[in-house]
Amino acid sequence: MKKEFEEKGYVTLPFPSELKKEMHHYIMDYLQGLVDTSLGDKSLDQFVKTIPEPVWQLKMRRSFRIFPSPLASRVLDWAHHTLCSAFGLTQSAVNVVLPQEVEENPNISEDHLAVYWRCVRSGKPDAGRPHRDSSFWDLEFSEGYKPKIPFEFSYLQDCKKIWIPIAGCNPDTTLRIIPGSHRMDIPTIVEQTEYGRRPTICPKWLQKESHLFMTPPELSQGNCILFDMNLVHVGPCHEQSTSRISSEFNFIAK
Ligand SMILES: O=C(O)CCC(=O)C(=O)O
Ligand SMILES: [Fe+2]
Repeated sequence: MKKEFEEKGYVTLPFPSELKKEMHHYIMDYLQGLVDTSLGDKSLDQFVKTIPEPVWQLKMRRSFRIFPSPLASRVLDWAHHTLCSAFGLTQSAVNVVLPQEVEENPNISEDHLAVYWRCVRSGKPDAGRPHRDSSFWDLEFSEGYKPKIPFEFSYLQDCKKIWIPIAGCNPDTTLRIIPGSHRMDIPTIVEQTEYGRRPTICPKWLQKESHLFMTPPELSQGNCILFDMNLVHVGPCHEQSTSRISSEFNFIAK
């Protein structure tokens, strides 16, 4: 697994279905709580569109898309047991939430594990722009971010992203990546968006190289993906397909 990861910048691997079921359950309870009605016979896509836009804008901010700590701890346990032996590592951690997230969401505290979920609706601008996660670390560190990790680590060497498909994941909705891009020389920029400053890949480069994006077929079959902080990736926005639910977190281990 280690060699494949180093060469391609990612590997896919099975994720326990029981744990995924519980994560799905938690998310559906949260979404149904936003409108105080149950899914009934609606599809996920129909249902999420019954959530009024102002409620979505407020209650689907990242600070609210966080699993309860006991569930997040089990996800971390799984990652620790599965990945530490495969990569020859001994200690692991995930980030805790950011201080501004604690301010926004009164139900979380500063030690809450940052295992996030997201829902990207069809026909809505819920997904971001192509990026490398390392650019977010660069930006956050330049703004004084101090991650609360119980050991020294290098985010390029010791951190990997885990992205888990949960519902509605098919080749149109699922994460896209550029295999091998962790080793490419790629110009990045920082854009001002309504959510603050966000790093992205230089549009000129993207225009030329967009044919390199692909989605590993295993992601539509339920496997999760572990990828390098320098791997270029994007969550697709689309008009045609269904809404998609997934989870993601930074797995830090050395
Ligand atoms: O799921 C998405 O739309 C984007 C996810 C992402 O950028 C990440 O997990 O780092
Ligand atoms: Fe990302």
